[in-house]
Amino acid sequence: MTVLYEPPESLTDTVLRYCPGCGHGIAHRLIAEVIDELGVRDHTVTVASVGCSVYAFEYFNTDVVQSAHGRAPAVATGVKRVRPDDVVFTYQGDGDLAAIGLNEVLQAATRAEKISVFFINNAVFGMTGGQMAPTTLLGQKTTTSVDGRTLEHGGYPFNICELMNQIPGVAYLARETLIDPRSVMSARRSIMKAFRAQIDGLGFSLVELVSTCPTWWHMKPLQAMQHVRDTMLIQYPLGVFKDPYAEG
Ligand SMILES: Cc1ncc(C[n+]2csc(CCOP(=O)(O)OP(=O)(O)O)c2C)c(N)n1
Ligand code: SF4
Repeated sequence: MTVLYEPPESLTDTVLRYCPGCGHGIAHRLIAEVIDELGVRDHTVTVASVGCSVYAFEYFNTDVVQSAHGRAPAVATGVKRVRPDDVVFTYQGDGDLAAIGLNEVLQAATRAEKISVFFINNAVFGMTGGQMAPTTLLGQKTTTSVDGRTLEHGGYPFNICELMNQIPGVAYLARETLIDPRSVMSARRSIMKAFRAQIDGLGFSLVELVSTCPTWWHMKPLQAMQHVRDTMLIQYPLGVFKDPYAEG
């Protein structure tokens, strides 16, 4: 019998608890596939954060450390420094990374820590009920900006990649999305290069994945994907900001 499809070894058999149409499941799958392809599962450490992906320790079939809210890059730094041959990555939502954990991720990047960060930007705090995040779009309705985010009340949305691009310790940096097969394959390539940059000892790597939260956007899954294309990607344009493996 020819095997056409198998789940990645780097994911467990646990059924994901994410809502239908949520990008977290796609992101998990891609990261796990890349770990399998690199053949590093037996010495990979996942640093899970707090948010809807809080159960990542049940999903990734790697060693996993659960960190406090926003502190994943600091925990990953510690793990990587004591086990430099391990592949260490954090998995963080935008509330986790761009709000409470902003300082942690900036300092880790500035120190050129050889870790990889996967940053899931769905423009809300998903797990706690859809509150406004730093990444919430102007005009976007959330449970803490019921009439839509305004400049006067919430300020501007925060673009993490553009900020990270200023930091010399960042070796690989890209913003991708997960809304169609082409973008999923592109995201996979960036995740691969982020891990390679770490394995090659080049420094810190970060891939932002512009994602969906159909539940707190109050949209159906397909509508949420279209919303990413029409609205999120205007504020968060896709692109590779730093790529040590770029040709030419
Ligand atoms: C120190 C601390 N503050 C606040 C919380 C509550 N909290 C848990 S998850 C979360 C939001 C996570 O949102 P995000 O990082 O955007 O991830 P998502 O749920 O959208 O995937 C918050 C505020 C906490 N657990 N610890
Ligand atoms: S609340 Fe949003 S981020 Fe959380 S699992 Fe559901 S769709 Fe995904």
